[in-house]
Amino acid sequence: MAQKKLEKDSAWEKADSNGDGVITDAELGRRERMVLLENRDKKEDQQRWLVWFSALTVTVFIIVLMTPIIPIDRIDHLSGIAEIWILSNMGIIGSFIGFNQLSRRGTKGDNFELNK
Ligand SMILES: [Ca+2]
Repeated sequence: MAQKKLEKDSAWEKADSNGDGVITDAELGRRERMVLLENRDKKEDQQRWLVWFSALTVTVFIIVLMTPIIPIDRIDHLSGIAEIWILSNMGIIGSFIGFNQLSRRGTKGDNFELNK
């Protein structure tokens, strides 16, 4: 079987970590692992932003409701929305903390096989 070649400027050229022009199975595996770790890092960053956004908007919402900016008679109309808004955001924060604890157990056994 003929030797396979990468096309010019292939995305897989980055996998050749030692620069010898040969991409071994170990280098491919390492590259795949790096991409997975980068994706996980991005996902965790997004989740952290979402939780911060939820926490801050709920806090600002409560503070605004307590100030005289909103008249008392309006608060009656807003109470339904406020309950759902606050409970759903607390749900986001609570589930983030819960799933974070669960995933921490899952990643405990992660071992980096970089010496291959
Ligand atoms: Ca190589």
